[in-house]
Amino acid sequence: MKHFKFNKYTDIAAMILLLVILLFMILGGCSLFQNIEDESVNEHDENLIVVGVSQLGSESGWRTANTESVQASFTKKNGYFLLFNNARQKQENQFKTIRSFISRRVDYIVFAPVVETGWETVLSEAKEAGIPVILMDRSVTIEDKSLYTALVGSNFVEEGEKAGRWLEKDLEEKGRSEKDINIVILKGTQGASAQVGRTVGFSTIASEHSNWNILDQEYADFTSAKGKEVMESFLKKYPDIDVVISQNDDMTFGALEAIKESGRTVGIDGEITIISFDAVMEALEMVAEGTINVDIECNPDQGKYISEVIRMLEAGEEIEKEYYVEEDVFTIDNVTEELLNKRTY
Ligand code: GYE
Repeated sequence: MKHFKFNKYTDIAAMILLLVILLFMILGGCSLFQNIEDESVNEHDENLIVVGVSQLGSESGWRTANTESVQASFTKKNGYFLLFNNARQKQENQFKTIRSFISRRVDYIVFAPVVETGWETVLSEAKEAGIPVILMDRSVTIEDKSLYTALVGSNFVEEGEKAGRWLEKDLEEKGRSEKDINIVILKGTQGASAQVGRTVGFSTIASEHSNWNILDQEYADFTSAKGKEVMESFLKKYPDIDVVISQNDDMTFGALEAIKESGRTVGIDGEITIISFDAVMEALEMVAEGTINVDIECNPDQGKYISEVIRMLEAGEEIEKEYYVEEDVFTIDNVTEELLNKRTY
């Protein structure tokens, strides 16, 4: 068998080339292991406020919009130096990032907690270091509320209730208030406050209606792929689904594919009523064409509110513990051309 083998001179040439590359990397301050540390070059410039943001992931269109909102708000032009890290859905990664923010003595820590529980230790460390923590989007379950300064996010229980109230009204209008209604629920990430709150809110309304049968509910991680997979299994198990509650638009997109492939119809003229959450542009277009019956808005544009909270803290003003952003409910009746034109996400 023939082996390819470099001769001695090629080996030496390769070694020299490697050394030259390494030298350039060292001189250029470049590292083989690029991470958030490398963004620090100018972090003490021009009295910028240094904000460390731990984003939980990039699982959905909503999340992308939320990240863009943060990046658009915490710019040098606005007086900030932003350190940004994506935790890829792992609480462990958020722990590491928050600890690195603490050791770099950032001025503020902003983070979107992937799940509600388990934050006591790391938040105590931030408190001890005297760094204010602002929760973004999702909340934490914690006894000692002094471990965070403020929350800027959504009231998920209220969003879940809005979904329930809309269904109540829709069934009334169709004269089906007394009929048996079979419901399945695609839930978001297990233990995430967005999932927990939406589930609790909807269940509260559902418990007032003995004819609403929740056939099944399963976690589908807020992703389109998982939404499709879980919906396929629901469709196999239950031939008579009337309503799908999908706790975000991405799961809805996946579920719609599964339903289409199964031959059943959806939306205002179809057999299955679709209730979604988030109201990103692509979903609002489906509301406008009658494919999604209702979309409970969740507003991802939180960067500007967080920077306003920071401005107030810098000015020594009193702040509230919790700020909830404004949110609407969208049906075919109020998704206008104008709204679609101005939606940026
Ligand atoms: O609904 C979903 C995202 O926490 C409100 O997380 C957020 C949720 C949002 O992945 O699309």
